[in-house]
Amino acid sequence: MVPSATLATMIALPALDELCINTLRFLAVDMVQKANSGHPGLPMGSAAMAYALWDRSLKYNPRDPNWPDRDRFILSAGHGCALLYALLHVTGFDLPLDELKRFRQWGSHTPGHPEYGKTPGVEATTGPLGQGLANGVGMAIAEVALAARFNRPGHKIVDHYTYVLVSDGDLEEGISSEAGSIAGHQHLGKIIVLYADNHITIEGSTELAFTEDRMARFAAFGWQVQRVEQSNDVEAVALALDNARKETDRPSLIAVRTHIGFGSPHKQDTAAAHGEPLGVEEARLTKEGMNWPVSPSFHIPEEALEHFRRAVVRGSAAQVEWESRFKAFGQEYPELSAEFQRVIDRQLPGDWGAGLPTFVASDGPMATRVASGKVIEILGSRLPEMMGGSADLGPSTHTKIDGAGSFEPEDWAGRNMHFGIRENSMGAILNGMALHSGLIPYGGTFFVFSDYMRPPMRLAAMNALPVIYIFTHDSIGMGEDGPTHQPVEQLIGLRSIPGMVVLRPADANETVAAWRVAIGRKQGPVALVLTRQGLPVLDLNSYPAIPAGVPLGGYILADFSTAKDPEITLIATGSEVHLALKGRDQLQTEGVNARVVSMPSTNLFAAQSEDYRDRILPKGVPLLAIEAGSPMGWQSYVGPRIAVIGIDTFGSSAPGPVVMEHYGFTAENVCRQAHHVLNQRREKGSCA
Ligand SMILES: Cc1ncc(C[n+]2csc(CCOP(=O)(O)OP(=O)(O)O)c2C)c(N)n1
Repeated sequence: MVPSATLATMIALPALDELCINTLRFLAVDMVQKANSGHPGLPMGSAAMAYALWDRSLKYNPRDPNWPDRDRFILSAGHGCALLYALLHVTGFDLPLDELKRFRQWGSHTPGHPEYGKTPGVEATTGPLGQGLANGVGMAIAEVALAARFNRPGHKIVDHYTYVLVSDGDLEEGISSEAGSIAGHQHLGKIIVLYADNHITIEGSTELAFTEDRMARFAAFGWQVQRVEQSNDVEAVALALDNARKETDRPSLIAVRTHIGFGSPHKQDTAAAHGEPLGVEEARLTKEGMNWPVSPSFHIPEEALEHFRRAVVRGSAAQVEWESRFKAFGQEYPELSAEFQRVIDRQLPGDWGAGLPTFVASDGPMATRVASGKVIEILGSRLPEMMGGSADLGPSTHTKIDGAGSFEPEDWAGRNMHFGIRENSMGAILNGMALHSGLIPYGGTFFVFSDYMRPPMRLAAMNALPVIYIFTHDSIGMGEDGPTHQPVEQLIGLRSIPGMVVLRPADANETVAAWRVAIGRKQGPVALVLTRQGLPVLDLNSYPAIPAGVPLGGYILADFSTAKDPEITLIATGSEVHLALKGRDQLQTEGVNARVVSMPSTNLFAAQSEDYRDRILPKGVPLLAIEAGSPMGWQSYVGPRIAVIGIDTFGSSAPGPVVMEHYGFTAENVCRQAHHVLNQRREKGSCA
């Protein structure tokens, strides 16, 4: 009954190993079959190599999945998550068998792709192929950075590996080259990648679209590469893992020739093992062929369970051993030990915000990117856990922490990172650093290129990861580089990501307040959207509402009376706040009383109470929004009664002020449009 291809790839394993591996295989088969949905192929083919890792070397404690010095394991090929859930259950994580039986069902802890925070032991949300590999690089970076900061002679308190299991799809995605290149360049010897080299993707053979020499590619990135020809050769995989760990100077890729759908008489080595259950009959044939009981399903032999559950004793012992070493470290270095605990717990020191600047009018004009750079320098000196950089735009994005050194190969104490021109993997690496914990990661690029890193930003928001993005050159106002570099639809794009806080400050003082929000927000990403061009400074003597107003998303910056409602409210963000202020002055000379609301964050404003929002934008008062971005969205932010001065084309190459003027971003146009809104209203009034 065993298919010929299977025979060709089977090697004799000790009975217990085979029993354990088949337990994983058939749990996955049964999960997918019961859910009538999912991918059985990868788990069946990769069970043996995953077993080699989890049984022989992975350092983890099922009873304390968050222990700081555990090894990290990421299943980058998230579609194969039935394998991960099976491993978590059998090794003793808090994932009962019933949860495996509820695979992919509403409210279960076994969702269709691994979700961070939903299942104990899942270290990263994966599914969008390639992201998990780059997350792993971020985790490995966090490990060496924290080791450089905290380890002392005789005290290696940070000392763990990052393992990633990838598939063809992970390595086809461009992000794998970005991340692979960074890991090789940085000599990250403690990331080890197991590659399920099964020659199959959804449309069929990898011959259709993926024929380069992957090993040569990773070798060229500076990785150690090894190949294991027999997918089920547990000892060979274990040996390759040992070799990889011995290689301290280079990351490691271990390509294991696996067979998708291993053991299935009609589906092994075919794309049919993807994306759907084996089917009742095929599952029966597969089980029979491998001497597995056809029923009951979800069968876990006692000997296998007992063997797997040794992970609890092993893991607890490893953790206890680390804790005693950590205690000894604390006795010798009490302050450092408390500091380690603080950063791992994501706590901020009490005085972290002290010494942040207050800018005065005579400091201007100042671009908000410049103000942000000044804030970063101060925050960076107060918060040694801040670590980040830019995708080769540091001098433009002002992301450098002066005096903090460069994070460089084997000089990992530096905190200024050089991601190279690799935005997608920069985003995913930041996620990995945040997932690891112990750091406040940030990264910057031009706002328009945030599109290149949208997939990891989406995941950061989904997982409430505290990552900070610094996006400069925030509008057509950036000028000469033209439409390719002038963001238009990026603001609404980012604002539409649930959980993403977007802040577009109007001046240097709003920028300081925005940074306070960003650092104080321990859950969820924050995007700071900053200007290239200089802007007047809104002096706090004239605009005292700024520090308290920015965290609320929107607030009254300038009003003609505290007692009466205005005739019209001008809402603006970023550089356009200054146009709103000028427009308001002009309107005032014409006898129209306008209020200016600065709204650096529509997301934060939407989260305020209705009462607060009504006080800022009184019902019945017409609204005019001014923002150099897509006009879409404003109605959903503040309601239907709004007119918008925005831009719904791509901008043009010319000096910034010229471009702004051509697209209607002038005080005169603000005034004109305000009159237009008021006239329309009067006409409507008279008709009624
Ligand atoms: C970025 C991204 N694009 C597309 C998909 C849809 N998808 C899921 S699995 C898969 C291909 C699976 O092939 P492979 O990566 O070789 O995995 P295996 O065949 O080993 O299961 C694709 C295209 C995805 N998950 N992520």
